[in-house]
Amino acid sequence: VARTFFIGGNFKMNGSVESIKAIVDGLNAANLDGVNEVVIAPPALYLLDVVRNAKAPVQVAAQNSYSEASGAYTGEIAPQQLHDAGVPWVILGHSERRSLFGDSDKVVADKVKAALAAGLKVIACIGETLEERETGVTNQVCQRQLEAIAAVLEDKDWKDIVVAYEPVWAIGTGKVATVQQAQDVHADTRAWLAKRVSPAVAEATRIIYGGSVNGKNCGELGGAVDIDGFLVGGASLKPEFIEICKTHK
Ligand code: G2H
Repeated sequence: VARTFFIGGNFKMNGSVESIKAIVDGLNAANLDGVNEVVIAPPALYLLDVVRNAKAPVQVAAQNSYSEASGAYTGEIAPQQLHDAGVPWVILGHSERRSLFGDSDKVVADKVKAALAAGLKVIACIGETLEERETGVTNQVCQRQLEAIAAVLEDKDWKDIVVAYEPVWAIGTGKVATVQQAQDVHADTRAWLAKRVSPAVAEATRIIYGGSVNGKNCGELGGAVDIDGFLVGGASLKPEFIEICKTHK
């Protein structure tokens, strides 16, 4: 199965009405050929603007959503509301949500389940800290995080999931994983999916890499057999994001 290369742009808590409009205008003018899937995730406040302004093939993601459909949850956004507003994707389990806002494996799994039930597609993030890598438990950590998600999914749900492997030590640090380091975890994650879910799901599921991806390293990273795209943070706010969106195998 050929997996469609996937590029996510995670703006995190950055940007303004003006700067985000400029990014979207730039992408619209870039003649992206539609071979890659391109999904940008502005802060929630700007989602409606981006939904209105972004032209195909550019799609839109939220950076988070809650596990309930409505109710007294001040400050939260329901996946049903994202769906209603025309936002097709959501990023869940980003390491910043996990480490700064208490999103445990269970919370992430509940959010993933709710998002799929609302008709959203999910970029589900996993990844180890530096300490975990150094103590040799990278795969254990990634598989524990993914198991929590797998436990709430049926096989058919995986078509709406993109797994983002983001080693925490490589996020925003300029310290990108080597192609081999990333490829190894991607291959191990795919092997785990084959055993835990099915060989067909393992073959079809996009596993993308995140952590200091930029215009210079995207070509080499994207060439690895099990790297099916990127989740780009810092560089998604810069003109080089357009080059990254044009990465081809
Ligand atoms: C990892 C990534 C995008 P950056 O968080 O999710 O950010 O590219 O800035 O390391």
